[in-house]
Amino acid sequence: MKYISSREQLINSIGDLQEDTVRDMVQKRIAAGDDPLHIIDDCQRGMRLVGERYEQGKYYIAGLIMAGEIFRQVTEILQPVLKDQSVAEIKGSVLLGTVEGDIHDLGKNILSILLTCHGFKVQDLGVDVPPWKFIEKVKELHPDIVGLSGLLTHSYSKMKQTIELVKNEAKPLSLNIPVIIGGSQINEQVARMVGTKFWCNDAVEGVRICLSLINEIK
Ligand code: B12
Repeated sequence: MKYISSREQLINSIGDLQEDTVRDMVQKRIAAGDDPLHIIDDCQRGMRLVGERYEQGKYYIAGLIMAGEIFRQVTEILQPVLKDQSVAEIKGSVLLGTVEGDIHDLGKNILSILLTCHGFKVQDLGVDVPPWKFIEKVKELHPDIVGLSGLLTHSYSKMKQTIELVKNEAKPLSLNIPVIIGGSQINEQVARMVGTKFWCNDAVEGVRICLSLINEIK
């Protein structure tokens, strides 16, 4: 019961933008041996609270910026703990980026850390990545998987465009490169609309999908 309430407390502290409390709680949970994936999950839920409050007009853009900074600090605390749990074997490669027009990168960065820990070589192109940039890198690197992140509704058209171009480029090279999309607002309908079967809004699930895609490919 106490454990559940400490999780709720972290979610609410993120929602209330209590930077010091969040940092303190995360450090205490790590010291107590808690699973960093549970901590990420709670922080992600806290970020959803921030988003809801922004939508309701309770927070302004400064609230989003503050939440972003708090989550960045949490990532900094968790990164070495996650790296300690890494596997050594290289299983495959992922070309990753946030699509053009979108600068949200906290979720993509968490995914990149988790993929690396699970044996993927990740090439991260950063944020606001135009479709042609993904294609340039697909031609150069021949990645096993392409991962597109996007949190804005208007990101979907760029995802669609990028996926079409990846498919067109991969065909003459006899490559079959699956594209996975992710972000807090992504669902099955969005995936169908942009032209892929692979989607998630949780990095742990994203890693699971990438591992199963690699098993199919290799
Ligand atoms: C923090 C934040 C910001 C920060 C981002 C800081 C940063 N460095 O990323 C800043 C201040 C920059 C920002 C700006 C804006 N934001 Co904002 N933001 C958020 C907020 C509160 C949290 C996002 C977040 O980081 N969550 C935590 C991470 C860990 O979760 P995640 O992104 O979902 O990632 C997880 C999974 O989705 C998955 N994943 C993510 N990417 C990928 C990719 C792949 C391949 C895979 C497999 C998995 C995967 O793994 C992650 C870990 O589990 C969301 C609310 C929300 N519900 O998401 C709004 C939200 C996304 N923002 C919103 C808006 C409107 C904006 C602005 C337009 C505001 C403005 N008026 O300027 C701008 C847009 C700027 C731009 N051009 O991109 C809206 C979008 C609405 C919409 N439907 O389009 C949201 C939903 C808020 C809301 N409810 O209204 N924002």
